[in-house]
Amino acid sequence: KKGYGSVLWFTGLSGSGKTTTAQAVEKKLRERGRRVELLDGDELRATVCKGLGFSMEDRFENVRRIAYIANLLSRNGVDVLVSAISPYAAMRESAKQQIPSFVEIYVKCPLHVCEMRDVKGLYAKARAGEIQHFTGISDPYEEPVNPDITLCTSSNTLEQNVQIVLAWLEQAASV
Ligand code: GGZ
Repeated sequence: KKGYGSVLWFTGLSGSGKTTTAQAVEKKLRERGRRVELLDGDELRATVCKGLGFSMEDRFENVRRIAYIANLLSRNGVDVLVSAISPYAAMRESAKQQIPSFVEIYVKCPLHVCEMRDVKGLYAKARAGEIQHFTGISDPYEEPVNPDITLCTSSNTLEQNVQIVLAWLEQAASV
């Protein structure tokens, strides 16, 4: 939509590479002179989403707040990169309805690869039952059925995925 910044919504499992990819795209957009903000679910949970847990209700509330902020920024011409598991199709659909420039990006990575990476040791804790409601282990992740972009992080390099996103944005701007 004219005057709006793009909202690039990265959804995927914990450890799939959402934040890493979003940060790399953010850097490229900034280099092109765009005004950019990255909204990271994990970080917002320390501030505006403080107190929210991982029940279905709290995840919906978390994503609702993120979508609200993303829309405020977007309508002021800022490109927004959202990195949040956002595991339910309905929450992503609701964000999409609210945000005119919503782009759904599925950061796809097999669970066993995310689990093998286990950057923060959370999968091990989830398997041991020390964390309940862990996405992919003891809580659902509903795969996007028709995302605008799918990025495979186990088979593509970071640089390839960044190029896919930038190429998609260029094509979208020219139609
Ligand atoms: C999923 C959890 C959980 C549970 C803590 N389930 O990979 P991370 O560590 O850095 O990012 C994950 C983050 C998920 O927050 P989101 O705001 O993205 O989730 S949602 O969109 O579903 O609201 C993970 C960590 O928090 N984490 N416990 N039980 N991820």
